[in-house]
Amino acid sequence: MRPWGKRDDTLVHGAEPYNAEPARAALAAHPLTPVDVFYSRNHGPIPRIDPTGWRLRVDGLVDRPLSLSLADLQERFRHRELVATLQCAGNRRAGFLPIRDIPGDAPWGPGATSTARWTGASLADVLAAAAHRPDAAHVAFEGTDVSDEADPPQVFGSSITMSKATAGEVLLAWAMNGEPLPAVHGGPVRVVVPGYIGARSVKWVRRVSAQVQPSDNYFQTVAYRLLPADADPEQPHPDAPALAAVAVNADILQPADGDIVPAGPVTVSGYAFAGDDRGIARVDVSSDGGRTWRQAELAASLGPWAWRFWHLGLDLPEGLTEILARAWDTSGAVQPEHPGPLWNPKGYANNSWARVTLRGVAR
Ligand SMILES: Nc1nc2c(c(=O)[nH]1)N[C@H]1C(S)=C(S)[C@@H](COP(=O)(O)O)O[C@H]1N2
Ligand SMILES: [Mo]
Repeated sequence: MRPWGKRDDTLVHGAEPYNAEPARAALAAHPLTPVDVFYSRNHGPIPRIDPTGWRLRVDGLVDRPLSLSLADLQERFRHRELVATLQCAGNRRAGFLPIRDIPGDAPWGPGATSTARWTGASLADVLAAAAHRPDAAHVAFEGTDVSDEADPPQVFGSSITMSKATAGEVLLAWAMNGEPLPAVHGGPVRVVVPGYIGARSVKWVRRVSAQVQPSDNYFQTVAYRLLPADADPEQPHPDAPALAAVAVNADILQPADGDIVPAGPVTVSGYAFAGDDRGIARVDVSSDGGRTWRQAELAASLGPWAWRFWHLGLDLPEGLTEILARAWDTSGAVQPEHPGPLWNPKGYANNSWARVTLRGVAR
C-alpha cells in the first residue's frame, strides 16, 4: 500500500505535497472509483483534523452567521447523496508537453479524474439557513491547508457563483462511497462542486462566505485561469477566465498507449465527461486517422454529474494502429482534434482527442 492508503500501482507525481493518479487499468476497473484508487491533488500538506473539533463558519453577506459542528451539519440538514466526477484542470496535461514544456506542474496523464458517491448537506440548504442576502453574488470557500505555492503562503480557497451555490447539487460532503471522508480527500468535510474543475471543490473546508466579489484567494485569482500562450503564469491576469465548468473530455484507458496486443478482436474502452449541465451524447472511435468513425457503446448513466464509461470492439490489424476517440456533449460541443491550439502556460484543460498507438502482433 502506498501512502494515504492508495494502491501500489498508483503513479505518484509528488510526495509532498502529495499528488498521485491511478494507473489506467485501475481507473478503468470501476465506474465508481474506489477510495484506494481515486486520484489525489494537493497544494500543501494534508491536515489531520479531529472531526469533533471541526467547525464550519458561514459568514459574509448573511443575516444569520452560523458556526456548525459536524453533528450540526448532519442533524440539522437533509442528507443528500449524488455521484459526481471530479476532474482536475491539469488532467491530461502530459499531452501538452511535446508542444512546449510546462515547468513546475506535474505531467498528469488521464487519471487526474475519478468518480465517487458523495453524501452531505446541500450548500443551498446551509446558505438558506444562514439567510444570504440578495447582493451576495459569489460564495467563497476556505480550506485549512496552507500552500507555499502562493507568495506569501496562503490557505487554499476558491469561489463559485451564487447561482451555482444555490442550485442544489453543491455539497458539503462528509462521506465518500459510503465511508467517512478520509483525510486525503478533505475529511471531515469538503465541498463538492459537481461539473466544475476539481480546484473549486475545497477540501477541509472551514469557512463559507457569501460576498459581492469572487474569492481573492491565489487559487482563484492567479492559478486555475486560462492564460494566453505568451503570459507569465506567476503574474495575475484578471482578464483571463477563471476555470469553472469542465469542457467535454474523454480518454482511452484500455489498451494503453504503446501496448502490444494480439491482432484481431480488441475492446477499446475509456471515460467521457462533460461538466455542469451537459451530459455525454456520443463517443466516436476511429482507427483510420479520423476518416471514418464508429460509435462506442456507453455504459449506464450514473446520474447527471458523472462520467460515462464507454467501449467498442475493433478488429486490430498486425503492425501499428493509432486509435482515436472523441466525445460529443449534449450541447453539441465536441473535443478539439489537437492539443497544439489549446496549449496554455499552466497546462490546463487539455480536452483534445484521445490517441493511443497499439502494436498488433500475430496470435
Ligand atoms: N483545501 C484544498 N482543497 C483542494 C485542493 C487543495 O490543495 N487544498 N486541491 C484541489 C484540486 S486542484 C483538486 S483537482 C481536487 C482534488 O480532490 P482529491 O484530492 O480529493 O482528488 O481538490 C481540490 N481541493
Ligand atoms: Mo486540480
